[in-house]
Amino acid sequence: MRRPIIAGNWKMHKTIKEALEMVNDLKEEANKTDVEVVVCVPFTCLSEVKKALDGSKLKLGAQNLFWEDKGAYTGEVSAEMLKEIGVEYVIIGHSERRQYFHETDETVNKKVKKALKKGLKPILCVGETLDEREADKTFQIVKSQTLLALEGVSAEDVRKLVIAYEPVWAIGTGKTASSQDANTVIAYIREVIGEIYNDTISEEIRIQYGGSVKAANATEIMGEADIDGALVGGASLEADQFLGIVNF
Ligand code: G2H
Repeated sequence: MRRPIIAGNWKMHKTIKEALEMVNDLKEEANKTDVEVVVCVPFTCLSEVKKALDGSKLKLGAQNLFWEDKGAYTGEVSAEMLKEIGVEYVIIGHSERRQYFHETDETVNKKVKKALKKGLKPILCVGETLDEREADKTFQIVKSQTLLALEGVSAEDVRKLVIAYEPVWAIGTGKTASSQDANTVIAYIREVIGEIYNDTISEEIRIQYGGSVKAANATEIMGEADIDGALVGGASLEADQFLGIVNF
């Protein structure tokens, strides 16, 4: 049985004050549910949110890291810096990072490996663009993104990782993939994991759907056999909406 995981990706939203208010609204509910609940907050909020989480089951995530341990990399944050704060999860390869910050499958792979090496759990994002979908390349794209991101990742380590399938055309657009379509692609990613590793890992690994998930569509999405959770952007910024998803 795979434990569902709902992660909020706050993106570039919320000051420390706003983050603390939000976390206070979420903590109690996170303690009541069997669903694993994560908030992936901006770097500036990590420390204070970590303190506020004290004793709560709500988990802390970051939205990016850099693969080098230290050095002259102005503006970057290392895995160890995140670990020091007590961060557990880190989103890697989000399509916004690929699109606006030129992340490639190769840099995603470096980040995944460094995160795992330092004891962080990656939420690895994969997904096709609208052009790729229309050219019938969805399966090919998610397969190559998955293969390249996991190159050199051991079977032991891959168990700690969560994959988020986020079709790029469904992100922040209000469009969602139909739950069946999302499930088909996610089942395919599971197959790819089986090819790289083995059937046990393919059955164990958790794969989320992301892209305009909200309280109103969460039950349907989470009802699909291969979908183990959601990576939630816009709807994770309001406690009521996010808790509606958590309590799908
Ligand atoms: C996809 C998702 C969160 P939204 O980026 O990762 O955002 O739910 O706003 O589409």
